[in-house]
Amino acid sequence: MLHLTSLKRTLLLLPCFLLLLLLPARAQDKTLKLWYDKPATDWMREALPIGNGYMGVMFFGGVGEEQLQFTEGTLWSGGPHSNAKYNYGNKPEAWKYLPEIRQLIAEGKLKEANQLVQKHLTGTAPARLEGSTEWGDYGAQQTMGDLYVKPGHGEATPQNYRRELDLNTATGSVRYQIGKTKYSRLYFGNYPKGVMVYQFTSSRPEKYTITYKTPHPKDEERFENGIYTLRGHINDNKQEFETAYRIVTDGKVSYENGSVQVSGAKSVQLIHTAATDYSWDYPTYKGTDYKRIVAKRLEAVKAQSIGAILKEHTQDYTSLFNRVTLTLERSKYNEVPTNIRQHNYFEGAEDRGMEMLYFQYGRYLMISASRPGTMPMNLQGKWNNSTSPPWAADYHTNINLQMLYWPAEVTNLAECHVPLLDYTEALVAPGRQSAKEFFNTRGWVVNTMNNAYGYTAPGWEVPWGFFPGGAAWLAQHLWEHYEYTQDAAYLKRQAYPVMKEAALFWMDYLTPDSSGYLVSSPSYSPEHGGISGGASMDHQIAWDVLNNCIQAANVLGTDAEFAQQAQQVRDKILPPQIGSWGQLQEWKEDVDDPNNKHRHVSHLFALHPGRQISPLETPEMAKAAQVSLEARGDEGTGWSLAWKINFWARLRDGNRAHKLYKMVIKPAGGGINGESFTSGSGSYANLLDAHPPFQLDGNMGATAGVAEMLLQSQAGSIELLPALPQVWQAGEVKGLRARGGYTVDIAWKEGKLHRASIKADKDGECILSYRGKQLTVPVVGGKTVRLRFQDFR
Ligand code: FUC
Repeated sequence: MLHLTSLKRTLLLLPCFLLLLLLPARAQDKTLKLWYDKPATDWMREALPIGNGYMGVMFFGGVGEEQLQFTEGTLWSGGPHSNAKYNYGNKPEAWKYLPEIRQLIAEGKLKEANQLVQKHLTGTAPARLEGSTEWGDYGAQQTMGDLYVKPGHGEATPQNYRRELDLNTATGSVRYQIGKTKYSRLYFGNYPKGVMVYQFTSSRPEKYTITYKTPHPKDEERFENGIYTLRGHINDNKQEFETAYRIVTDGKVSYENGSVQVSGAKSVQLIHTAATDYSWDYPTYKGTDYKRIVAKRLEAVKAQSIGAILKEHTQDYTSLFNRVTLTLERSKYNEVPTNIRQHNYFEGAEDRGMEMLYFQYGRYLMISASRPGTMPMNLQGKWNNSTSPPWAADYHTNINLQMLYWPAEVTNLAECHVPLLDYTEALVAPGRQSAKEFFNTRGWVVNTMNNAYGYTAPGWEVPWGFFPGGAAWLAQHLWEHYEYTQDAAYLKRQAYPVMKEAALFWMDYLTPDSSGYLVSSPSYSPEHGGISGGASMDHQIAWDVLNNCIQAANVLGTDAEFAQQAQQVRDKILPPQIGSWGQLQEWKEDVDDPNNKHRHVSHLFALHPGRQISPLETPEMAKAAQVSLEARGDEGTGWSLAWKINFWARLRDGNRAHKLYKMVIKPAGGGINGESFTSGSGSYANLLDAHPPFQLDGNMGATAGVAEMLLQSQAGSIELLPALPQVWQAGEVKGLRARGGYTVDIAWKEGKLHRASIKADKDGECILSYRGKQLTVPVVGGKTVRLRFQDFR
């Protein structure tokens, strides 16, 4: 009898074993979950994000009513169709005032220069016409609306409630019980099909009411052949959109007053999609056949079971997510709800699992929000529930957009980088116009921020708006994509032309100062100080883009003459200066205030993400950068903390980097409307980063920072464990990418390298370093080289 039972059990388990064999070799730790024992009541702090690249959805898990708030990345107010006079922010021939401004700066009349810049070299302020939002014709990313699903049981006190986001499978779920009836919901996005799926099941038949609400005018609402469709538009610019879901159920379906009613159902599945008529093309930004996209997507899943859609999603998602694993000490806190766990962690619980979770959450969010063919992530990724979101949920290019993509290459998600690369390319056309009107230069610019409609002009107020360095900083991303992938065809086709034009701007814009060095005048260190004749960040960014162009021309074997000119300019740029208190100067003049705690630390660009400064090659400058960083202090907004992780990692101080990582994970308090920039930063209960308010850049900057602590490759070698914190005594990271086309696994014990393996994409020689010792090893494409601690003796 006993024998038979165990045989039976073995037979039953056999498919599971077979399944295990089929799992990708790099299976993730099963504990990568955010979970809660209560529904969310607050969108920003508690609801959980899912997405399919195109759409971002937040689910609350309410018992009496589920709220699925959603949007699609291209839904934007403002732009050329909201105002006939919209001119991409440009003021014709504004550059005519440049000589006078430069003269004033040279004479030290900075106040007067500032006034003239404010008057002439700022972009046009948003025109607020009838029907427009607070952001006027600049526009803002828009929520598309909410799906409300009300189960027949209504509000009730459930037993065994659990709301969860599983990062291993990118699925959200809600489970609870009322009386004897068990309820469960499963949510996920499928990128290949462009759909979201929401499934409601119960152990006994249930009824549901499904209603869609939107703040935008509805043009058509219908329910036909099991498909609910809503067509609407944005008030000010008449941007058209459509959202639709197919309903699949074993119950009875009817449609009344805009609501879909289901009765007698043990299972209800909604397969949901959305699209708009927006297109990336300057100057019209319109013309996508959105109705066809919606129809095609729903048609494509018509014959597919939920199981098949889920399987396709899982394969697609894990093919990216499982490329990187991070294993630190096993955590005993996985069975604690995430919000409580987060508090315990900050109060001192040694919960390495929390740190693994936060790292992988960044990767999860990127895969969910940024896939080829979609808009790049905005300040809130793809998650926005407002028609007037903070900072318009736009593309800020004086740190935020770039930081959002810092983890892309190093954490092995190069494909997720593509939306940013394509978007940057699309900015060149409007950016040329801004370069011409404001600066009379060749090339292209984008300043502090950009909407979805080619606003590449400086912002409308000097103190935050003047920053032509945004373009060259974005160009760094195109170069880095090449560095990691070694895809020369891509470099030639897409990256190099964009980089070259970003460099041309600086070649024309930089002017010699009295000492003969080239400086940026007028310039503004992002949101700090005032107009000056040499913000160090501009010089460092110009150096970076020129330096990268020289290397790119060399790789491609083209443009020798241009490369030579670029080199001449690069070498004449005023190098980073060390000032009177040992600091790295933020400006050409030695005027830094050692008590200043400003959140931007822009003058350290050369340390990170640039590579002009490094402890090994330019130790004095690195020391000065450290002095500046110490003076600025550890506090800051969400992204500011995250940037500091990366800075300290580059300074090879793992403990300090870890301290800042902890500050990012810290439970965030108030300051919802940004009224307090320096308090309340950290992360909300849903682990979304708090500027405050919610901004996704901090999540991504922190994920990148962790990678930067474990592996660096910006300085010509692959450096293993450059900034390992003491509390990470033992661990393993697998699958990180290094520049040059390498995939790297590293294991460590007792705070020391244990073993590493490096798999090269192509044949060559690989330089590795660990604790100051270098090793050159021959590599063969596709083959793995294994190393141990002893090899670095
Ligand atoms: C930059 C920052 C702000 C904020 C905004 C969206 O301008 O200085 O702190 O993050 O972007």
